[in-house]
Amino acid sequence: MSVRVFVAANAREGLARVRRELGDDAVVLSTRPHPQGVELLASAYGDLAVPAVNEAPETAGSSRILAELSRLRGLLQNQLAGFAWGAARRRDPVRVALMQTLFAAGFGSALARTLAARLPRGLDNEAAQRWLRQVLIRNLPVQGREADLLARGGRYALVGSTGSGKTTTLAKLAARGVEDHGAAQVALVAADAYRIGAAAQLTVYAELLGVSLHVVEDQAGLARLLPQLATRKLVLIDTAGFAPSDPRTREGQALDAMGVRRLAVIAANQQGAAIEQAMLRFGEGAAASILTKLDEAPQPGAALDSVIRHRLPLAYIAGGQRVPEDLHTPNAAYLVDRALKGGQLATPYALEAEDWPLFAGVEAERAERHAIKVLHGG
Ligand SMILES: Nc1nc2c(ncn2[C@@H]2O[C@H](COP(=O)(O)OP(=O)(O)OP(=O)(O)O)[C@@H](O)[C@H]2O)c(=O)[nH]1
Ligand SMILES: [Mg+2]
Repeated sequence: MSVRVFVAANAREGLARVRRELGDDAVVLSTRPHPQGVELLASAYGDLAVPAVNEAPETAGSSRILAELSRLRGLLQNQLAGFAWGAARRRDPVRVALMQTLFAAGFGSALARTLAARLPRGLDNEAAQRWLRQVLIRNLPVQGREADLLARGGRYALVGSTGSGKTTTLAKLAARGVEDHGAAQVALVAADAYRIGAAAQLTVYAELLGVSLHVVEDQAGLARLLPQLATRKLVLIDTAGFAPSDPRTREGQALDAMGVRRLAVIAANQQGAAIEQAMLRFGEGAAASILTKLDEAPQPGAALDSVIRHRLPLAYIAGGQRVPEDLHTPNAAYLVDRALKGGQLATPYALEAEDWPLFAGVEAERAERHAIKVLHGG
């Protein structure tokens, strides 16, 4: 392993030289003050011997050194990340604050970065946050009352992950349908042949509402039934809930061929990744989405993020178990305000000021490399 000494006016310049001469992966072994600025002891990463798995015991000492070097490298990278984060904050504090707001509220990196990149220059913090609110509101594709699917009628199947609230939401929609068109014009279909008691749950709602209920075993049964319901203004079909990864979810596509429009029922109180999976699996090709369990979602930012990115119209929101009360036409401003407020919750998951540099580490490291490249160019 060859160790080289670098003297530079400051640490940044020194690091740039180390990387230029020894490569991006160079390991800085030590730094100390020098009359001309700072002295760095560094080695090319490739110079470090990687011990073979079955090496003799005497190499244990050198692997300890390697582990120590790797630890030092990690420390240094974290420090650099911290510097770069600090620099970014000094350079563009408003943009950084905007991203912090979005991350804190549960919005994802893809959307946060896109919005931060589009933030107009020269806004102060308050104006930037107002801009953010407006942009989110404008981009949340909510369907207003005028586009109410129920009022227009049609055949709709509720699809979604297990327990997302399909049957409960269907009952709420049916109650509205009865208000709009009368009980004789509404039919419910239980197409959930997989779960014991699934049809029974719907039977209770059908009796309460005075609407007819039809139970089908499979897609073929549904295809046979639908023509018999051709005169009904509104047909609501309940489907079995599957995990997004379950191949049976593909049955949803067959509904399209029967002239049935799919409504993706997505619970807002899930992890962002689960919402995204559900959106990909059930939202694809759906006519609209319905967000449920907003009452149990302290941070609905991830759900709004998914709806915004997939541009799937949000037809209804559900905020409770009561049928039919807890179903509403979505209001974009209300939803965005709720999401942003969720970012202010003090939970053990909220990032503290000192966490941000670590959080931003990888990106900061990239920025640092870029800065060094620019230095080279200059
Ligand atoms: N808090 C809350 N609970 C809800 C909401 N919607 C549904 N639930 C409850 O969530 C549970 C599951 O609801 P279901 O309607 O049976 O869900 P599902 O999607 O039909 O479930 P599977 O058919 O098993 O896939 C029930 O206890 C409902 O009362 C909601 O908006 N808020
Ligand atoms: Mg159900």
